[in-house]
Amino acid sequence: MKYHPIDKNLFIKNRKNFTAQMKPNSIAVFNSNDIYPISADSMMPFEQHRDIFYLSGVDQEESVLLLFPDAPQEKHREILFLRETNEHIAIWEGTKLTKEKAFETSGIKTAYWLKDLEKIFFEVMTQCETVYVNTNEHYRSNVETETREDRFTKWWKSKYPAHNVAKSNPILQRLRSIKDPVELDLMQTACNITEKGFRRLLSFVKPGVWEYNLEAELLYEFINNRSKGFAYTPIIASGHNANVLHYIENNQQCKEGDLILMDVAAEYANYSSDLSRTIPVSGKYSKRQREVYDAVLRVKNEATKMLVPGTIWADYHVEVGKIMTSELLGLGLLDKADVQNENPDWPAYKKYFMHGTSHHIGLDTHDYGILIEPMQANMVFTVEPGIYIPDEGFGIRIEDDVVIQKEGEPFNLMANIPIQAEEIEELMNQ
Ligand SMILES: [Mn+2]
Repeated sequence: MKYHPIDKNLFIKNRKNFTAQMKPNSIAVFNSNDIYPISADSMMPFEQHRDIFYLSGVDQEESVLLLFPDAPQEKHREILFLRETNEHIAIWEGTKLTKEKAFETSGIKTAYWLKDLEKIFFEVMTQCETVYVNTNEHYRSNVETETREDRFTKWWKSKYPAHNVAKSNPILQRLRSIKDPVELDLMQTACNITEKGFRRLLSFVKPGVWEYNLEAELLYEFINNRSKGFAYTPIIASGHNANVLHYIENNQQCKEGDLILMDVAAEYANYSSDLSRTIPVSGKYSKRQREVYDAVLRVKNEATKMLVPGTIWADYHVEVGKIMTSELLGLGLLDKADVQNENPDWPAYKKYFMHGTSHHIGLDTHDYGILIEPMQANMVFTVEPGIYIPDEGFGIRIEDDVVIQKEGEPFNLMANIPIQAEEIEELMNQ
């Protein structure tokens, strides 16, 4: 791991909040992700499952966390099962968690090697009634592979068919959506690394550079600042490519007069940031580009003001849609008849702005959070309106990450990242 150690009290607190919501005499189990194969002996880089990370800080493959708050033996209230390590294994595999290191990371006193899992699990299962299973109920999840968690669930269900089952996911969705101050600091760090990358680009971009050159410059800055890299696949879309919402080829040359829409951001300690900026290749927006840019920025600023406790996500999107509609009328992209005759299920503005304005962000870029429940303080949301105009050969999106406050406007974690057109032009022309 490149990141600095995280205060284990965060994970101790997270477990306390989780177990407080468990039924009497129940256990909950959380598995690491698999390391996914490519072919031959090649593997994809490991990405820890965010739930076991959230509850333990353990950032290592083949780990299992077991929580049993009512365990008759105190040492079994919290257990980690880890890959065995010793001096010999360390030479071949590098540093893995020892039992001592696992305690320093997680605050969990009881750690066993994986070979003891079946035996200890049997003992625990004879003492509990209910097992919390960690299914994936994220509103955008779409998983075809069988995860390590799925295999574990199949295994214990066939061996212990008489236990009751309960769901971890709704508890985690609610807990993870509200960030602890320690988490907000980590997210601020991710945003600050993203800022460094973006500022580097402002002095780098010139007509003739290739989209992948920008990707390389960002990655250089991210890794030099202890990030693993991009929080999600970077979108670096010059000219017309900006109208392909998930353009990730990043293989075109940036031409004089075009804009570059970039949806690019760093992760830090598994926390995501999520930034979009749209800059002119030649260091100056055309009059038309500037009109549209300022319209998107106004929508973003107005939308941000609505991210306050009590707001319902769906209602918020209706309101943002109204603001966007009036901007599109001002730009001459819609006329009154378009709006009067619009289909309420697909309002006229969607022709130019067809995606959502905000999502939860945290350990996942599209983070946990139950969208039908009112917004609360310390939730973190993106704000990312855009206007895409294929007929004019450009698209603009502007995105910051903001923290909902108890009172007043949200706190912008990206307040230091240049956003005003004049400032961007000035920095590009220094
Ligand atoms: Mn986003």
